Amino acid sequence: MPQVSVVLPCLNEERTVGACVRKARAAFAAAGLDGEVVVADNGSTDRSVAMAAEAGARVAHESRRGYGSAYLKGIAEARGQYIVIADSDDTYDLGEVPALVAELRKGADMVLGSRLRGTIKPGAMPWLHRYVGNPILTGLLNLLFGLRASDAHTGLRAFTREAYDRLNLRTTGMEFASEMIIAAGQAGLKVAEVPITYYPRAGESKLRSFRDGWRHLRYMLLRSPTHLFLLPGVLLMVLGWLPLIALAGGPIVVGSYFIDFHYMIVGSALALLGLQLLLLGLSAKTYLAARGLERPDPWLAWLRSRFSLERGLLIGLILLAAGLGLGAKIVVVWAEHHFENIFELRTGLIALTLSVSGTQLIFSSSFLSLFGITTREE
Ligand SMILES: Nc1nc2c(ncn2[C@@H]2O[C@H](COP(=O)(O)OP(=O)(O)OP(=O)(O)O)[C@@H](O)[C@H]2O)c(=O)[nH]1
Ligand SMILES: [Mg+2]
Repeated sequence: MPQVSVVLPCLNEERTVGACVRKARAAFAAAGLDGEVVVADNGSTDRSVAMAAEAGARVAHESRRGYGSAYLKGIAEARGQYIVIADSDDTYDLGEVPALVAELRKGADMVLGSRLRGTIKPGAMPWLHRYVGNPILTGLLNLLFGLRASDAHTGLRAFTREAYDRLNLRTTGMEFASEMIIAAGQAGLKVAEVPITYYPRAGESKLRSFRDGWRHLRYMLLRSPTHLFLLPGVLLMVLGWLPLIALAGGPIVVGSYFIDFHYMIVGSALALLGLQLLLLGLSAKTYLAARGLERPDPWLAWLRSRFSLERGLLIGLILLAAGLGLGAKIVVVWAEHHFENIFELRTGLIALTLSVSGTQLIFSSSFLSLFGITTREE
């Protein structure tokens, strides 16, 4: 069994893949490592496969398209205890492989080669990626997942086989690169960084800035329901209930400014929208947890231990009853005025918001409890 496997995804890189394989093998020899090179191809139409094999690589063939698919196959076929991944466009210096392996030997579970902390040769990274795309996506990844990567989109990385098997990766496109780092953070892996040098590529880029940037962004947001749903939901509920409560008794006059029920109408809409987001967020978190894609969350665990369908239904029914009660009060006032024109908009808005919120809670609790149903097969 080799100690180190270098896995290179390759889509039509006939000009460079052979050189990459040779450089990796030269690095093994120089550092006295027992290594293999696996080239992961899924549909190259040029001479890449032949070039890779000729240079001494084992070629793994995957039928499904995509950068992630190629890696899933290539890494599955790698046999080394340490796995290093890099591009096959000769933009990473494969002579740096032993430096990454050394970090793994020192105890890291994963090592990221950082171009932004290292050297980027002129013409290697377009301005848009260097100063806009990469910093924004890396910053957002760190913010959403509590990480401290300096170059989340680096293609030169290393990890131990054992660490990789714990990550359970599954995305098929370019977002594989983000998924790997997010999963490493959630699994609590020890991630180290080493500065590396990035060179200009030969041959045509496979990266489509906006399509692939959006794939990364979309993936990060979907994996982070707290930021996508829960925080905006809570904010909207607060913004909504504030005017509903403050203006319940009558308008507020600030100097010459008259704050009246119009704000309650907006408030009602915001409060309902906020609750909707909150409930969607809880469902999203529960779904991710059920698929093993959510970092253990003590707050959610607490909520789950308290939640039962009956409790959710009870709270929903209380809110619904409160709303209907207020509605009934309006009817009484109306009857007292012999069913003539009355102005009960303030109470009406509160009644409406409460009863719709209650109804939403009743149905959402039922939906959430679906996740808790266990069947005989499970
Ligand atoms: N097998 C396979 N390899 C792919 C696929 N897409 C990209 N690659 C390879 O993945 C590596 C990264 O793709 P690049 O086009 O270099 O993307 P990048 O490095 O982010 O962008 P550049 O800076 O333009 O090189 C290269 O070695 C590609 O050949 C794919 O669908 N299948
Ligand atoms: Mg590249």
